[in-house]
Amino acid sequence: MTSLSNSNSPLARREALESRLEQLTRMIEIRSVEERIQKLFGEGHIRGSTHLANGQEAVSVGIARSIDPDDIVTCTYRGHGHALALGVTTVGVLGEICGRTVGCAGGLGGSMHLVEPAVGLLPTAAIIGAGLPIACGAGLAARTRGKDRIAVSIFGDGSSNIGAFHEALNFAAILKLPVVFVCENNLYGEYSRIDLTTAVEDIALRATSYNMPGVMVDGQDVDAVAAAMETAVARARRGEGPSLLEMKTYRYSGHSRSDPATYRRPGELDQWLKRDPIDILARKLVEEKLLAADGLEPLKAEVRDAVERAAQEVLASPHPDLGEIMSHVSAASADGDRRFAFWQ
Ligand SMILES: Cc1ncc(C[n+]2csc(CCOP(=O)(O)OP(=O)(O)O)c2C)c(N)n1
Ligand SMILES: [Mg+2]
Repeated sequence: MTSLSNSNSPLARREALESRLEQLTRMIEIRSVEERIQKLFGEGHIRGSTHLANGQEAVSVGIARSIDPDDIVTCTYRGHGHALALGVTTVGVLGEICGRTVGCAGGLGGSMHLVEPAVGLLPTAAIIGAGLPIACGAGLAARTRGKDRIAVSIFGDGSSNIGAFHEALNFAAILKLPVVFVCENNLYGEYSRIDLTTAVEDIALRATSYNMPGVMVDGQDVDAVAAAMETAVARARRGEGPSLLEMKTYRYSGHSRSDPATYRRPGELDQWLKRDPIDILARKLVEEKLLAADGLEPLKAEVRDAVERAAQEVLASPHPDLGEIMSHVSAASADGDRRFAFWQ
């Protein structure tokens, strides 16, 4: 495989996304990792819960290919795909989820706390809405320090009902902060469909209240995601302020690992499967003559093998010592380790 998917440098993996074939490979990798995580649960290797984002791969890769590694990203517990797209390695993600020292946070954070300073990923958060004001802070810090950097905050449709969403959008608009707010509208917040919880079905409409562009995007098409991102990122870098992008997408799994998603409308999942983001990009690559007409299945098999090798490497790695539990709890810990004191 010519792909850099297996490189152990997050930055190299990020830069590799310039290649169309790598964009497809990364989306397949995200899907394979999510499937392997589900299996690792069954095998008893993961404690706690986890939130899969299979079906939402185009959003992750479309965002990652449109921003610089120096830009900052906040996202939620449903963040495995974003972390992989941004450049975190498969061992870094699987290792973290399995609580092993090879994890991107040394195995101390788990599924909901992925992090990688080298590619701008702030620690992901379980508290919904929490990342939005943090992204405002990152954008304000960048501007105050005269940096060209922007911040991206990724969150769900349900999170747009949280006070922090409204405060963050208003604050960012008033100060014209370089922030792109990206809502992944997957139609569900936990076990409730959007029409039961949210006054609007199109989250982009909420941008009007905060005097910023609000754009509805086909979140199944990586090129549509990237095009919308590029416009919003350019506006932010020009100092013209924030945007709200709504990615229309769908999660194939339930909310968390033990949720069979019986609350879905009949036929809804099948409708979305017909617009699978991996198939959509693969068809384009065949047309662009970058992928053989029968090239998708072998590529999937190759990526699955690579993910399996990563899983075996993780399972052969140790758990952190109990004594590590108080390490990294502040930027400058007692032993002077400033590993997580990044973005000066
Ligand atoms: C402040 C806060 N309130 C409630 C919860 C419990 N909770 C976890 S996920 C979730 C639904 C979020 O839905 P959405 O924003 O659409 O994201 P998705 O899970 O669909 O990606 C809720 C209410 C939480 N984590 N944080
Ligand atoms: Mg949702």
